[in-house]
Amino acid sequence: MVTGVGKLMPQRGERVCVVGCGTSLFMGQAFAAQRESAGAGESDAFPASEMPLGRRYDLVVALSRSGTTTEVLEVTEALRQRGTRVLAITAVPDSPLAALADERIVLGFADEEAVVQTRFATSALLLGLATCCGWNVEASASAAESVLDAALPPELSKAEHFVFIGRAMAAGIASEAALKLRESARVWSEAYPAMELRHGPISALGNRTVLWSMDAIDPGLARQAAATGAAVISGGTDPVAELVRVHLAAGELAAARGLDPDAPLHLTRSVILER
Ligand code: F1P
Repeated sequence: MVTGVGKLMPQRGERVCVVGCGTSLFMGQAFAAQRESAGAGESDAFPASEMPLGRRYDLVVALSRSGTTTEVLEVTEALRQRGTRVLAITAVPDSPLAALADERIVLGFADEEAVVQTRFATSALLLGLATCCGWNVEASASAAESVLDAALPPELSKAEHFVFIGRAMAAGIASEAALKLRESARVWSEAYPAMELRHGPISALGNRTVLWSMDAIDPGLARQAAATGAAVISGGTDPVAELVRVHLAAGELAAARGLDPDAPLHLTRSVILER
């Protein structure tokens, strides 16, 4: 269990940025949106390869399950050279990232053999939400359990195109949901902040689309999307539990296509670049 880590995590009022790649980036975006809307302090998230090094932050959180992702290591090194404090959150205690950062939180219990991240991602997000945003983790856990017990929406099996949306924290989670379907099931999936759907992406919706909102969808938007022929799925009050529903869907869609959801094509557990 993770105990006593609250003092290492971003403190109230600090300017904070999360850096990561892929799933870790999207979990960082979700965390940053929720922290800022909870009034806990200015919060950003950038792909590790795109972090603007000129900005001043009290703390940068480098999120990486493996602790070996090249871009995360490179930005951590650059930030430390500039005197910025870096907290690593990783699953691997003896990883290069854990060694490089000023402080580290190791979520060893959440490590996974799968290339595709599920448990580490939700654990790291809930760590941030619990310690910095007053989030009720128990409520998320029981909402996720109910999701595991429920049947998946039947419209999923016939769909060829998935569009995930959400607002605030749920926008980052929508990006992660779309990534899960691409990685695990090689499915055409996209993600947008909900109100952006009308600004172009709606043109690609049709009767083979599932529009899946990670939070409760705006009724007007749901009507407009349904008019394109798309099946509309609305999340409830807990976007973390909705992400668990997407994990299940990714597994089922992969199985239906004869794929191993844990071992995507062209992807390794950690992206290590030759320099
Ligand atoms: C980041 C990442 C994942 C992706 C795959 C390869 O890893 O790009 O988002 O799903 O697992 O690695 P990490 O930096 O969090 O270890």
